[in-house]
Amino acid sequence: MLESIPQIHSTAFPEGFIWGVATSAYQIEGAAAEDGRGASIWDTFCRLPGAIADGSNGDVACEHYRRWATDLELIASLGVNAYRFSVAWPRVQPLGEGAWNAKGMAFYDRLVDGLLERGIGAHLTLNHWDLPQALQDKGGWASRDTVHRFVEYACGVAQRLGDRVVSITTHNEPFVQSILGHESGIFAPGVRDRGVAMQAAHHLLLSHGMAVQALRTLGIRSDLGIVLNLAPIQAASGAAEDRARAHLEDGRLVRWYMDPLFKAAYPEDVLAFLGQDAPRIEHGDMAIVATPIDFLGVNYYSRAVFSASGPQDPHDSGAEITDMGWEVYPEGLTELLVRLHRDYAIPALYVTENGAAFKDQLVNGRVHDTARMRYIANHIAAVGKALHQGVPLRGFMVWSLLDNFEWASGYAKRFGIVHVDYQTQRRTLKDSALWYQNFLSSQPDKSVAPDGLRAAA
Ligand code: IFM
Repeated sequence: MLESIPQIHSTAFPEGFIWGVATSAYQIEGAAAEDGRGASIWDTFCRLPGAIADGSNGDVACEHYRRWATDLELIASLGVNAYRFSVAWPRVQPLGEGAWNAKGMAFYDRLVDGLLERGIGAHLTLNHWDLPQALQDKGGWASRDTVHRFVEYACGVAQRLGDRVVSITTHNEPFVQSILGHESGIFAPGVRDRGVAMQAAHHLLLSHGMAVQALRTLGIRSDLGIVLNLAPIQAASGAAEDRARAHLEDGRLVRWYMDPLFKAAYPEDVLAFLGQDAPRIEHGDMAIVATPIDFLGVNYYSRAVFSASGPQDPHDSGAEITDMGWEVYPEGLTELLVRLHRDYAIPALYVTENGAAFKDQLVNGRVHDTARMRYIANHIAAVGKALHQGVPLRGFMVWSLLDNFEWASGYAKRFGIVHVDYQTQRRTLKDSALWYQNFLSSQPDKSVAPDGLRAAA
């Protein structure tokens, strides 16, 4: 099957292009009750009967909190120049306000230093969904007070680590946190109320803008940005009803976040659709949300096709489908990136997540994950096409370094390019990791400046 993996010309990517792998704290760290870590909304949510497909949780996960040093060796062995990870807010500030946990902060200090020692740029995310439970008890993201707590947290982390990280992302996927967490309720905190969801979405965006302003005031030199999960939303047919539904869904997924961030306004059509469920916005909020940023991170997995009655089943498309039930559609990544560049003044873009879950078999120390290898190669090729159409792309990061806790799906869905045996915690590079390693060895200079703040010129 190797012949079906596209050959990617190394000239497609400029010197200094950032190549990475990505993870998040709750999905890999484990050590949920160690060294003074507080509880997060995911610790609570996982205990709700039926919330997680296999009844699991992140208590142990990949034991990365203990195994971080050997995991860094693994990352370095791939030849990447970037590692995207998140700080667990309840590990460094257990109650989400007030006292800091020195042991928790020391962990990320060691991690960042360890990355620098290995010539790997650190890309830090402040909020990858694990809000301290103590703040949820006071209203969580639906409460405006959480905005101020987040700014305080962002400043504390940046003052400790900001001298050594290439980039700081405020939030990962505010759509997922607000809509899956507060409207459909299939993710933590499990609320089912559209009005609450939209208020949470507004507060996430507001806290992003306020945090960026605060970090700039502190003189933090890292690039500052936000990461959105985006997809092309296509109409199932040319019928007016199908096109109208696709446009609304694009509004809810893409424009609801992109417009305020880059145009300081929510889309009128979505506000009209929301009616009473539209968020309360205070005077001056929109200008804060639109505070200039250095980059936008895009997490891309698939497209969505809508008819007037709802989403189309991707199985009907005849295309390859991943273990998550998502259609494999690499051309959508080029389409999306070109559209974002056309419609918004974005200074720089990263693909901060791309990858796929497939059913893997570990046999005699090998995982022949050809489908994942082909998926990643085709999406890198799609990034190359966008780059050549003038999109200011700075980097690409594979989701994920390791198999890990895939939220409501538990451990059954494996996104890693490195296999994790959860009985022994043994890590095995899958064929996709070997392919990425080989591909990266052909890329031009990937060196990182000694202070880690930017790729060396
Ligand atoms: O595992 C998640 C990640 O935490 C956020 N983006 C999508 C991934 C795959 O579902």
